[in-house]
Amino acid sequence: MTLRHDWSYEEVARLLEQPLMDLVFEAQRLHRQHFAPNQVQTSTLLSIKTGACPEDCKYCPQSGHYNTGLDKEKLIEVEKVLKQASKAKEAGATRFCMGAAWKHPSRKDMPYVIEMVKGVKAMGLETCMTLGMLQPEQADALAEAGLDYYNHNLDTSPEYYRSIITTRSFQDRLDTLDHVRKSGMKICSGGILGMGETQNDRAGLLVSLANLKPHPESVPINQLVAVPGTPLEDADPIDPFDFIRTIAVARIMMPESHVRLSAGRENMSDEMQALAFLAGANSIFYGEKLLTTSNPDADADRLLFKRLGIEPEPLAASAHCSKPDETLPESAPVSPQSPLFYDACEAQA
Ligand code: SAM
Ligand code: DTB
Ligand code: SF4
Repeated sequence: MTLRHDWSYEEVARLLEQPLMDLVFEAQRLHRQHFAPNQVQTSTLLSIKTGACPEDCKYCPQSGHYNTGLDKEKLIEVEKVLKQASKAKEAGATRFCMGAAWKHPSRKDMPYVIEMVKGVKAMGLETCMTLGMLQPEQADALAEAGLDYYNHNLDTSPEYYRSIITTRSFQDRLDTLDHVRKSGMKICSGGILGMGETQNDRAGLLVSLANLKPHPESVPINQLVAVPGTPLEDADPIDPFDFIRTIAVARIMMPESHVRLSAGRENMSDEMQALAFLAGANSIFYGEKLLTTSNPDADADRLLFKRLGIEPEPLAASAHCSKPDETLPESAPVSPQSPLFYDACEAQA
């Protein structure tokens, strides 16, 4: 299957307007060509440096520009990080994502961050970090240390960006993504819905992500967690069906990427989450906390997976699935008897 990188706003805006059932059906059809239909990747997040961030992102409880009553914390010790990573592994996560409320990492912080990457990697977990902007040599150093993914979200359309963040530009974000790509790390980049953006802005976000070549391997779609004290605390929530539409269109535009149902799951019913998985979401943040806000309990997610017949995606499968076989049938079999039901990647091999 040829992946496209030439999407226009108009065609994506038109896609977003399609009947929901058509979109979800097409998204699921494509999903089954590339992924095991009942597997969801699980990542656990940890804030390694909290609050007092110099950036003014209007959605963020960690920005130093707003008073959200958050307990600030300096860069935490490597040992603490490794302890949390070990707990996440025991609970069944396969990727550990470390986030820092920085504009960019400083020279003095880099050695500690590198130690964290090496330690987490040595535990057999996939590693991910989100530390703000990177210089090319910082990206190279992280890649060298064993960092698998770098998360750096575009957040919204280029047109709406200035209404949400004024302390950096959309181009700054693209520049960091370019450095990450050139360093050889995988890209995790997505956005936030429910910030007062229009459907055209959602199209603009998806176009900006899908026109990156190659596509980001991981695409987190966050629903705004409206935190009191942030300028977006009273933002009108997104229509849940428009949220699902956006997930489905992300799946259709980036069929080989993991699409993550990210922040905001606490405000979603089990049925809404099931619909998001049907629309092609196949990754979640797993564990009671995101960075500073809460996430569903691991127990609740295990129960949800069980009720839906979903299994956590094993590490080997995610690595193997990154190069899908072009000989897979148009519509993959769905019966539980099918080998695809258990391991689509085995079927592709
Ligand atoms: N400071 C770094 C940066 O901005 O790239 C890394 C940490 S930052 C908290 C990572 C991402 O979290 C943001 O890009 C944004 O997409 C997401 N995020 C932050 N606050 C959020 C909120 N209230 N609701 C949903 N997503 C949020
Ligand atoms: C992403 O797209 N969402 C995560 C992660 N990448 C770093 C962060 C969500 C943060 C939600 C607000 C908080 O907990 O502070
Ligand atoms: Fe800082 Fe990241 Fe929050 Fe923006 S999103 S204020 S850069 S921590």
